[in-house]
Amino acid sequence: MGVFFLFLLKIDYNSPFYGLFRQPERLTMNENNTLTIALSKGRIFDETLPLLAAAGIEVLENPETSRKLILPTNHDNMRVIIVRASDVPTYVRYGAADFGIAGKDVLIESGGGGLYQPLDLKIAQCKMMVAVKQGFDYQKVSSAGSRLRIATKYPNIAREHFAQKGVHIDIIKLYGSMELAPLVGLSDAIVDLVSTGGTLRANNLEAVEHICDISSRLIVNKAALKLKHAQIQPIIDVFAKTVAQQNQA
Ligand code: PRT
Ligand code: MG
Repeated sequence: MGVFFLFLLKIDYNSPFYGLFRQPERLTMNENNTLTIALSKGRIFDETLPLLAAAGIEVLENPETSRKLILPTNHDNMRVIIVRASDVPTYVRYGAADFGIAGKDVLIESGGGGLYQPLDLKIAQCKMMVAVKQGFDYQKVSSAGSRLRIATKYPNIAREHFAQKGVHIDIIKLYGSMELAPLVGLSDAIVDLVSTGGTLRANNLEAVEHICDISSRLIVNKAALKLKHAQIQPIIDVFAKTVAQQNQA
């Protein structure tokens, strides 16, 4: 008897009746024809506006003054979502956004897997550097085989850099204000982004090593690129042309 009921309860996925009773599948992909663009507010948003404008896309609200996280554009079927810079790849990878713009630092640190990265947009440019307190003899300490304590938001990038140099390190993971760490004895050095150098100078720090150049990339969900090719490809093409023009001038 029990076996009979078990048989009844067993789901037969091939049964023509299965479709009548199954729960609707959860859609992570934006399967309608609305295009969702993931951006972080601040420098990436600001520097993306001219590229969007070149593609005829205008964001109708300012993320600095609006509390909305979904911003309308001048196209009914296009919207911008505002997320943390380090969360942009996640939204795009899962298809909650069709494309987005993320710093190379974020992409290296989180691994850019599963994303199509067609373009270096050459915006939000900066350098990943090692910095220490002024007067700290970094060359001596890092070549003497001692262990360095490195404070950073980028543990993977830092680990890879020092492994290549053969320098032993301990990582202290921080989420911001890395510049403070050497000043109060939390670390010997930091691995962080530098653009004008103003923050380092203001805190009596100096850059001692250049790890890599950073700029922001266009990242596209691979399935969206296929399903919404007619909408997305022209935008990629306009971005590519605009970036080329901007960097010629
Ligand atoms: O700020 P939040 O914690 O929300 O996130 P986030 O810092 O990841 O975002 P955001 O908007 O500050 O940065 C987004 C992206 O901009 C980064 O992922 C980088 O690719 C790029 N970018 C370009 C920078 C900088 N320049 C930059 N200077 N990101 C951060 N900085 C910081 C740096 O960490 C340091 O604290 O600015 C300070 C140094 O600037 P200077 O000009 O004083 O040298
Ligand atoms: Mg920041």
